[in-house]
Amino acid sequence: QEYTLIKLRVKEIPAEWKEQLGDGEVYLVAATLRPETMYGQTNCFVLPEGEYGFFRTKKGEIFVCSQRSALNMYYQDLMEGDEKNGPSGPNGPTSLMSKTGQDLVGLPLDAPLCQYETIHVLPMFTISMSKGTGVVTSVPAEAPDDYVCLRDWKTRSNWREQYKVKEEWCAPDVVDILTFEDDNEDAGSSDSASAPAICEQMKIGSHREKDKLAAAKKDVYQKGFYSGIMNVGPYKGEKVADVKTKIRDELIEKGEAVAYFEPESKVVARSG
Ligand code: ZZB
Repeated sequence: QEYTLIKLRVKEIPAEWKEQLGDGEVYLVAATLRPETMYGQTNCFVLPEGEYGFFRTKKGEIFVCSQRSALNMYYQDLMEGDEKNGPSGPNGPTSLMSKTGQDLVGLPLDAPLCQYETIHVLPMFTISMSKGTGVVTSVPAEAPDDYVCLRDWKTRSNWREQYKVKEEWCAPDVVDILTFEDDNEDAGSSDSASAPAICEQMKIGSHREKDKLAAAKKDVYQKGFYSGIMNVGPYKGEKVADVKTKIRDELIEKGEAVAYFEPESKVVARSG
């Protein structure tokens, strides 16, 4: 599985962290299959009880992600390695510091292609630490999980209190990024964002409702890829399927993203 890692730059690093980290820009790196939706980012999600390492890359930057994904990046030659025990390793990537997701909540980020100048880190309870990097960038217009999770933080003051989330961090509105080929025929419907509509229709109550959200995700994913048309940015009017790769390549060229491969996680049964 090939993901694109979107680099979300931390705009203000706490002073105590800086001492341990030394020089270099710090990025939360979010794995995505939908680089063309980055115009619609509103925030970033981490698992509150997840463990995130700060890893030095070969370019001297610092990536914040799960230990497991850092090891993959190390094998993909993106990470600086610990060669204390000799170059024949495998000693793994150099971790400068480790924090929980809860420690990252509230960090202000600068995200590529995003319409908001600053977005913030919020908790998401359903993130899997064994997929991608454990960091998810939020596009509520096209991702049902993101829409419902952001809505949870907007509306549940008791959750905000418990997880130390400030109301202003969840303020961003959904940013519509796509239109659909059949929208015009559907007289009267000007609702182009897919995820909010399907989540309301399915009456999904909170982002803990995993099964309903998985069904919604499947629907929305198909729709976005096969009949989505860009409604923002330089490729406005073009089909998602035609510009997805271009947008990804441009992000990588500008140094705002990197390609990342996830090895097949399933254990293949041995034959014979
Ligand atoms: C931005 C985005 C915009 C995403 C969208 C989806 C959609 P898949 O197919 O299961 O591999 N994601 C990434 N890592 C994790 C994780 N560890 N735990 C939970 N969710 C994760 O799904 C990959 C997508 O799931 C990624 O792409 C990421 O969200 C999220 F409009 O990034 B995506 C209909 C989906 N739309």
